[in-house]
Amino acid sequence: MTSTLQEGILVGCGNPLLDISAVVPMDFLQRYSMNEDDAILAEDRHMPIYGELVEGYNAEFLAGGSVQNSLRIAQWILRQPRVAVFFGCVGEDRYAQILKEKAQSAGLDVHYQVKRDVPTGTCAVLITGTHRSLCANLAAANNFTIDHLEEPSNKALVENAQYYYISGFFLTVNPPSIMRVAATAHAKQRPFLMNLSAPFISQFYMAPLLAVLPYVDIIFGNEAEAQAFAEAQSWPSGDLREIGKRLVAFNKLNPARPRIAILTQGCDPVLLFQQDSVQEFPVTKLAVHEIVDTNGAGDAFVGGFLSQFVQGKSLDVCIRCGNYAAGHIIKNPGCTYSGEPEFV
Ligand code: 26A
Repeated sequence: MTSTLQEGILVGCGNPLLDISAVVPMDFLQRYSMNEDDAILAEDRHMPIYGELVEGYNAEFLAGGSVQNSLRIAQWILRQPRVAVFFGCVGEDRYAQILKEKAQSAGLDVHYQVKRDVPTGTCAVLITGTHRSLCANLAAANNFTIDHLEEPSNKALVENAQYYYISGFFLTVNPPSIMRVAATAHAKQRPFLMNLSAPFISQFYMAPLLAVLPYVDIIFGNEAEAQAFAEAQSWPSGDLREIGKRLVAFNKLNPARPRIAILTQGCDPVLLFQQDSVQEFPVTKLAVHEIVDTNGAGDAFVGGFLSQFVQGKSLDVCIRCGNYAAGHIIKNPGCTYSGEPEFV
């Protein structure tokens, strides 16, 4: 990084979750009717998973939550603390302390809302080979309310930021907060970035997603998420290139800032859609023995992207950095890094 950035230039909202991660056999997924590479919200029948992972599968505890992951990774690459601000809701417990400590040691400026009588959220990460399936028990994270953003110091943080990033996952928690941040970004003509996050968001949260999409300047997603959106919209083609083109042309409030869509597809090239153009960015394929787990790869991609985007770098540089960051965290457990960033 060459010049100093304004503190708090990037604001994100999401679900702060502690990941409980373990390698499990396929029949573990089958017992809970889960699929490889899925991301779901825990129902009552999933609740035994967390205890089972700890007792029988030597689970690791890792800082998680999609937006918080992306912002931690952006901070790691930027090497300048407090560039990014994070809002989300936690309980008053040991897990919240761990999350806060990990976020702050990455340089992230966290402003948690604290819900006293509810535990901090957790996410089961079920690793099967190079796949990971996520089952989130949002708990305290589900209690985020817009009043937190209305507290004067937090309101000022939102108003003073230049870039905004929120996951589709947060649509399950508090759409009014998302709409507030989106409207602020729009009024100030600042970029608002969002992520499709998981197929279930398009399947079950399409109404709030459609409400915010007109404000979205940059939309991220992977192939399964893009296809779930297309299917929920009854778009005729499941072809990723067709879907990307439609996503950029879809209902946009500020036509002066045409939408950009960035679709990742694992180790296949990242696709960048801008108005009528589609560009491909190759991904360096890792050997299977280099892969520790793919948990957080998508979040790290966004983190790497954001680290450059807030410096005003070209989309080409942003995407290359996204690919660098995703490649790095795949070689580490969960969405964690080791050593100094090597992106130049
Ligand atoms: C609402 N849901 C389901 C979620 C999540 C989530 N973060 C926010 N909301 N489900 C899984 N995650 C996080 O995604 C990361 C991997 O991309 C996990 O905590 C994990 O760190």
